[in-house]
Amino acid sequence: NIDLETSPDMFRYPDGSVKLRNPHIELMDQDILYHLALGSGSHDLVEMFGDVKFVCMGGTPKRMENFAHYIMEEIGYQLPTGTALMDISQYSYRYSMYKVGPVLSVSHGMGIASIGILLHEIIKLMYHAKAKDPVFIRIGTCGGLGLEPGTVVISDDAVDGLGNHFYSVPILGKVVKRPCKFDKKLVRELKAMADPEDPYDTTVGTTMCAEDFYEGQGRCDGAFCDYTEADKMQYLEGLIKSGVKNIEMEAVPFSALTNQAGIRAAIVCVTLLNRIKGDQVCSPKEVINEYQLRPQKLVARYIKRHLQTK
Ligand code: R2B
Ligand code: URA
Repeated sequence: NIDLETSPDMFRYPDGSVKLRNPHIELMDQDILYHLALGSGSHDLVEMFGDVKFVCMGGTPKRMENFAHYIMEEIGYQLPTGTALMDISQYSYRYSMYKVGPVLSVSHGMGIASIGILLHEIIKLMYHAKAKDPVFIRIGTCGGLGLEPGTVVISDDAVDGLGNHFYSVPILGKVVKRPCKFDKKLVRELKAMADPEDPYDTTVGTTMCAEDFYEGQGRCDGAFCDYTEADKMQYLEGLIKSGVKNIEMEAVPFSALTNQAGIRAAIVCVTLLNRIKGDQVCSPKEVINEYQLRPQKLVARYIKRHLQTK
C-alpha cells in the first residue's frame, strides 16, 4: 500500500484534482452514478460540482438538509436568485445531497455497506467534477465509552469489531485489506476548533466501527443476546484500555476508502450515551437534537476558517 502522506502525487493530479485508481472508468462512454441519480453523460458534473471543497456526510437525510441550511447561514452563502436548496439526489430515493457553494452535504445511511456504496460514487463524482483537493468529513452520532453523553469525539484511528486497523472486503472470492487512515493534520485542525467555552468536551481517540448496532456493539437489548452483562462490561472495559473512545458503524470503510483515493478525511461524532452506563438511547428528542448540532458547529468553524484563509 502506498502512503498518502509520503506520496500524495500518486493520488492527485498536480492541480489537486482526484486521480481515479480504476483504469476502466476512463474507457466508458459515460458513468452512471446510480445511487446519486447523476451521470457523467446526463449532467455537466464539472459545472455542477467543480467548486466543491468540503464533502460533509452524515447518516440521515434530514440532518444533512439541516446542515446545508446551517452552513449556508454560517458562511453567508446566497443561493443564485430564483433557486432554492434542493435535494440533488432526490430521485435516487437512496441518499440525499445538498450543495451550498463549496460545501456538499450528503446522507450516507447506516452501516458499512451503505457508506461504502456512497463513497465509491462520491469519489467518482469528485473525479468527474475535477474538484480540487476536496476534504471529506463525516458528522455523526455514536456510543461513547466512559464519556459524558454529548461529548464530541474526533477519530484519529479506526478499528473493526476484531480490533483490525483495516477494511476487509471480499473481492473476487478473496479478502482484500485496506488500511484505515485519517489525515493527522486535519484531526489537529479540527481539534483546534473546539472552544474552551463549549459546554461539553471535544476529545480525540480511536473509533470502533461495528457491523451491527446491537450484538455487534455488545448491547444486551437486541432481539438476541447470548452473553451476560458481565461479559459485555469486560469487553467494553477492554476496548477503553486499548484506546477506543466511541463506537459507530462507518469509520472503517470511511477511513480506508478515502485514504485509498488520496482524499483527506476525518470523522467528528457526538456520543448519544455512555455505553458503560447502559444500552438504550433514552435522552429526550430535544436533547439528542442539540447533541447532533455539536459536530456540525465544530465542522462549520473549520470550514469558515478555511474559506477565510483562501
Ligand atoms: C451511528 O448511528 C447509527 C446507528 O444508530 C449508525 O449509522 C452510526 O454509525
Ligand atoms: N450509533 C451507534 O452506532 N451506536 C450508538 O450507541 C449510538 C449511535
